Amino acid sequence: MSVIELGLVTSNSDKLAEIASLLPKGYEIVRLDVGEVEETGSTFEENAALKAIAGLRDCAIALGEDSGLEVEALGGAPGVYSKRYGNSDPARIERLLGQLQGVEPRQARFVTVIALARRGGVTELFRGEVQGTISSAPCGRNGFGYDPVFVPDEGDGRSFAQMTRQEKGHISHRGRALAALVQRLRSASDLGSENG
Ligand code: ITT
Repeated sequence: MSVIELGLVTSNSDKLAEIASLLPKGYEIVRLDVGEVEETGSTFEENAALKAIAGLRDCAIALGEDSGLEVEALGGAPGVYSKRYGNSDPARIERLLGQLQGVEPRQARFVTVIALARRGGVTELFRGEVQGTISSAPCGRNGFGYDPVFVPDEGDGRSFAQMTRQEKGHISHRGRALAALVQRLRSASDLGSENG
């Protein structure tokens, strides 16, 4: 069986590893290094597209992924600024918990948008979301980013950081966006063989 290689523009090795572990047989993810892509968009869609299109420099087909956490009580913040909310994962979590001190309810959602760009073609977008709540203290050591304080509604009370990669991916924003992308790739005879 031949393997279809998908190039993803990212500097985030956790994202890459999650996607690699969730792709079905027959697909492989590789990192496309096109240098820093400035995230000037105001939506996940815009930023994902910017990253994917930057990848067309090296590949006929390229993927970009933008994701983040939207907290209802904070009017959707940090949103597209999730990465820029602090200098490290612990600093970002500390800032978030500080802002939510004494705040109820603590509903939030993770969003991922994957963009699929093709030379000379339109850029397609695939969105995945997962609803949950922000806990009052971090819990768990798996995953990355805000995982220790995000408890998905569809789970059993554990945070994403207390789940295995497969458990998280089964219900996560990234898993869902990826499933939509894979469905598109499978239904398309116009994709998959023109890369390189
Ligand atoms: P790129 O190079 O792909 O842009 P990045 O880390 O800058 O990597 P984003 O701009 O998409 O990625 O920012 C996503 C941030 O949102 C990420 O750094 C985390 O803080 C947070 N985040 C996204 N997905 C997450 C997840 O599954 N679990 C926890 N935090 C997540």
